[in-house]
Parts: sequence; C-alpha cells; structure tokens
Amino acid sequence: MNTKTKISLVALMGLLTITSCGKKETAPVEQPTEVNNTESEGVQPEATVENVLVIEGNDQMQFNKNELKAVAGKPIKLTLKHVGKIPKEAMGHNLVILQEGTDEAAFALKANEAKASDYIPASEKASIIAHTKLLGGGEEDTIEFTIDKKGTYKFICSFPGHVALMKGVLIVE
Ligand SMILES: [Cu+2]
Repeated sequence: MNTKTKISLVALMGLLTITSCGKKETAPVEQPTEVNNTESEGVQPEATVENVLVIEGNDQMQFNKNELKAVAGKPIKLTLKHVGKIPKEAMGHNLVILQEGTDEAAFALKANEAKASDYIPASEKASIIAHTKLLGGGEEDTIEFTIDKKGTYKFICSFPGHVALMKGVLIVE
C-alpha cells in the first residue's frame, strides 16, 4: 500500500466528509517521521528523537546538509561537528539560525566585523534565534533551543566568506 496515496485519500475524504463523519483522526497529514511505517510493534516515543539534529561542516567550507527539520514547540537539540582538520582561525564554522525575514547577506556583513565575538554580531542579536560556538577541525558543539512558530528559518555559518556556500534552512512544522 502506498502511504502517500493513502494520506492524500484520507485528507480528501476528510475534506469531503467534514460534516458527516466524526472521525477521530482528523489530521493525519502531518507526519514528521518517515521511518516508522515498516516497524511492526514497539511504538517508540517519537518526540524524544525527532528534534535531535546533527550537521557537519568540513574543510571544503561546506555543511553536509542544506535542510534540517524539526517540530515546533519542542526542544531542539542541534549538534554541529567540524569534521575537518583546519583550525578555526582559518576554517572556523558555526551555525547561526536566523529569524524569519532576516537578510542573510546583510547579516553576514555585520558578522564579518565581529571577530572579537567569534563573528556573532551583538548589533544583530534580535535576528538570531540560536547559534553554536565557532569550531575548528575536530571540534563539536551542541545547543538546545525551542522554536514555537512553524516556519522556514535560514541558517548560515557566519565565518567571513562562508555564507556563500554554508547556508540552509531549518523547517519547523
Ligand atoms: Cu564556516
């Protein structure tokens, strides 16, 4: 059975029978996990793992992911790992999650001037939802934060020049 078809069908039926049917499962569309449909028994408490995110940065000035997903209103545990070898003075990486509507290029320009604070510009604090430390090769940092509002949030590495390649989105749903 095709899950996607099933979900669309249920959604369609939900639309068509809004008044006639008192179904318990009214919103089966939002299923953030895609790995649980083949598990037979053993229903795991998904909430404990779904907001655990791991992303890597390397010596080629790249993140290994440009999209992260999380669930709104629950703590998000995000780990950034610098899997390269170059020290942070030359190839530092951080991950900064920006408020919706932030111009990441303008933010990055401000960040360039904020070397003393590891490229986290104090003047742009209102645009920052959360950020990791600045890491060199072999280091990692884990942060925890919660986003209540569903949306698509940009993330970048604010080390000078890196935003050109090191950026992505955190989709919160
Ligand atoms: Cu970087």
